Amino acid sequence: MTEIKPHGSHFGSFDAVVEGGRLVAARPFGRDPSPSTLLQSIPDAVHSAARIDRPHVRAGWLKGERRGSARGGDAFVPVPWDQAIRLVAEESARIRAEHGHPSVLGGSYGWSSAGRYHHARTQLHRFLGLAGGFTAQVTNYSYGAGMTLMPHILGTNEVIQGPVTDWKAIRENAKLMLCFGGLPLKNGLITSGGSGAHEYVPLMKAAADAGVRFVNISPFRGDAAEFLGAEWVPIRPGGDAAMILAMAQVILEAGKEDRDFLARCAVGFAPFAAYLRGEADGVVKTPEWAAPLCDVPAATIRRLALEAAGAPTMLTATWSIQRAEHGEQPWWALVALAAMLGTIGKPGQGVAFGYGSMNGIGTPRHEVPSVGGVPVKNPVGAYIPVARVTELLERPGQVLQYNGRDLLLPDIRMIWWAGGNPFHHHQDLGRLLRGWNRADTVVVQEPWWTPLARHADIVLPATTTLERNDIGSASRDRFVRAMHQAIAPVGQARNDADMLADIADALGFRAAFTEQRDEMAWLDHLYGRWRQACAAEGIAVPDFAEFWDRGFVEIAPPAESYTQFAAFRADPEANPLNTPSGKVEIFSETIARFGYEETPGHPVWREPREWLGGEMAERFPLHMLSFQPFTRLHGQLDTGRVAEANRVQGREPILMHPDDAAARGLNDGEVVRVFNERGAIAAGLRLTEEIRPGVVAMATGAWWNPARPGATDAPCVHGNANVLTQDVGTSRLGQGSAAQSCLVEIARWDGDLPPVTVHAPPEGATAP
Ligand SMILES: Nc1nc2c(c(=O)[nH]1)N[C@H]1C(S)=C(S)[C@@H](COP(=O)(O)OP(=O)(O)OC[C@H]3O[C@@H](n4cnc5c(=O)[nH]c(N)nc54)[C@H](O)[C@@H]3O)O[C@H]1N2
Ligand SMILES: Nc1nc2c(c(=O)[nH]1)N[C@H]1C(S)=C(S)[C@@H](COP(=O)(O)OP(=O)(O)OC[C@H]3O[C@@H](n4cnc5c(=O)[nH]c(N)nc54)[C@H](O)[C@@H]3O)O[C@H]1N2
Ligand SMILES: [Mo]
Repeated sequence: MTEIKPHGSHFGSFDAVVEGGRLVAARPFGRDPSPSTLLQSIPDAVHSAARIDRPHVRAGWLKGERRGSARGGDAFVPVPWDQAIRLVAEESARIRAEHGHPSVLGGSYGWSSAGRYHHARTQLHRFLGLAGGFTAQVTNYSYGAGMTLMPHILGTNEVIQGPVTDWKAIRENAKLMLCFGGLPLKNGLITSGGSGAHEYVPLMKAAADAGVRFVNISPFRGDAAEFLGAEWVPIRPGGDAAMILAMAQVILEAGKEDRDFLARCAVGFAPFAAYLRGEADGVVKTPEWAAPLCDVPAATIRRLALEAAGAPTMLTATWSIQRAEHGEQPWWALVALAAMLGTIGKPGQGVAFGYGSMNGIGTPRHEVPSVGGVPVKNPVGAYIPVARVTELLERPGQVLQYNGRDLLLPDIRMIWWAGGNPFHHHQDLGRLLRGWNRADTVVVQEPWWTPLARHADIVLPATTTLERNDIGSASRDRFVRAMHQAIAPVGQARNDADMLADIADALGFRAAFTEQRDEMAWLDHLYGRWRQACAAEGIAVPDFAEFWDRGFVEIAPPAESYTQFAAFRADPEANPLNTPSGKVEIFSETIARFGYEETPGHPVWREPREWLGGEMAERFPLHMLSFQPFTRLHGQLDTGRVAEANRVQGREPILMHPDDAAARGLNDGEVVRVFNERGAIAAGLRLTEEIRPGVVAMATGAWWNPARPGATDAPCVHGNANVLTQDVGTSRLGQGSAAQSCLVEIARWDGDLPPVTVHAPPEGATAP
């Protein structure tokens, strides 16, 4: 018998097709104009051999090993649920009593899955908050540098997260769109929280058809879809700030800056102009100055600057550009350039980030909130900017500078993770594991034996969304989706909320955690709160029973297009920005006062340490970009058919220009060794003229498979880029991930090529 259930995921909404208790297909939601290919991998992942069957404990931990144990190489021992619950509760109580609440790292960064009630990180935060608190993680890997910067200079992060000027406004008003990092279609496959419709493809097409001219300024031609007909400017990675500053200098020299806008709506133009003129350092920031830095011809830089000054122009950059050393600078420079052009707040023009970074950025939508879970306040004040996790583990008791503050780093004894994968998301994985091993105890809730679960002490098997009821909802999507349970839990997997409720019970606070609601009562409650919030915005939505029965709610798109900062531009006194001056801060007194040499009060060029323009390129002459995968969401769905079909001899592919391959005697389709001072990985070579010479690119998310489990220095035989990426903050201002600043060398893989073993359960583990 075939059953069909409405469901949702980060990859899109779908109808779950169930036969004989198994998910056999995820059929795209009928209202999705351009469904994601990733849906094909969902049944594979749900029934994957890598599912965790039952609770497991690391053998060494059971024998009493704590701080300093080597994780990842030990066998696991299956244990019954009641024993696992007791072990976690007792260890949690011991560590809190002996070392205090800040010794628990519970930031638990990660995407979890769609579905707002069972959202793993929200559930864990709620639990840990009630248990006494935890050391938290703030900002994100996506745009951590940008989101620390933007409140200082534009007073909002909406310029990154949305609502940004929508595609309708761009289509109707802009003639030119300069895209640093391009508009990669692959990134629109997903929306955090569960998208109902992927509208970005038709929206972008309509803009191109309406005559908007696109320029893809990126090392990778593939960052612009064919249908955009984009001009390709193959910039050197990390060179964007130099190019943008030079464009600003061209505008200044030509006297084309919008003096009225600068006077009414911005502060700090004078010191920035002095910098462009080279008044302090004797270097005029001309296109001729920038050309050898960004490797874009001076004539191209000059032409694009003058074109932008001569036609209605939208400026954008992907989030990736700021995920690099000094990643704050190109974004700040782009805002300064838009201010000089005077386009901020003009219909369909100005500047915004991320049109090419995720589905929903720029999609017309009424501003109603999304359905949310119920967090609890964390009683502990300790936190780190998320991407500084290894430093936190490495140097307890020391200070970390961040955004004008000195953060004292606690001594972490317990690490607890649900819904994220630091052995996917963090940089320099060998170094992370050395820091990680300083913890007494690591607790992980996961559906799969990911590299995170393999480096835990106590592993608690979680259900996937298909095994429970939930509500899919995203702040950038017009649809709210009912997610009906489609199959019974796989093996002994349990819902995160239920295992945490049992641990809370052992610790004496079950009722506070559950508020005495079961799953359906929570869904009814969360939906009810959302329905009220919609009503406050004048939008009527059906009641819970009707929604659940129908499977979705659609909020119709607004009739009017949206341009961000329009009200501010029209009357900056009446509608000030949330900055100290109320205006766009081309110079920020606040940032200048922090006294960080690398981030003075206005945008500047600062040379990255690791890039093709520097000395390190003599030893490692290839710049490796690690971008988002079109075959997965980060590490999720790595066990699915879409990721499998893309591998080369079972290894994650790396893109390289044929000239670079010829210089090394390498051939398309062979397995290569990609290496630098931090480590080595195997990858499958794929040659393409779409990437500029000197740059190689590989997607993140291949599960980390060290040739020797537990070793911090063994090569990864599967192709995890984060073995090689460097772990430094973007600057002391943003302390974001700088994953994109990474040099490598590539050679043929000599000798034995060990098999990929990471998709099977580890030693000692039972299979479902
Ligand atoms: N080199 C490099 N590194 C990067 C990036 C890059 O560009 N380059 N990008 C960075 C960015 S932008 C991001 S956002 C991060 C993403 O990093 P993460 O968000 O940590 O990556 P995911 O693989 O999505 O991890 C989510 C985990 O949650 C688990 N999970 C899913 N559903 C559930 C559930 O219901 N319960 C429980 N308990 N677990 C669940 C999944 O199995 C998965 O292991 O990576 C960052 N890392
Ligand atoms: N399919 C899929 N989509 C995703 C995700 C996923 O895992 N899978 N992850 C989602 C998440 S969490 C996030 S945060 C977003 C991230 O969105 P982004 O950060 O925008 O995505 P990336 O793919 O890392 O980078 C986009 C492009 O930037 C270019 N680029 C890299 N470095 C430079 C540089 O220095 N200069 C210039 N000019 N270009 C450069 C690369 O060629 C790359 O293809 O993607 C989201 N979308
Ligand atoms: Mo992200």
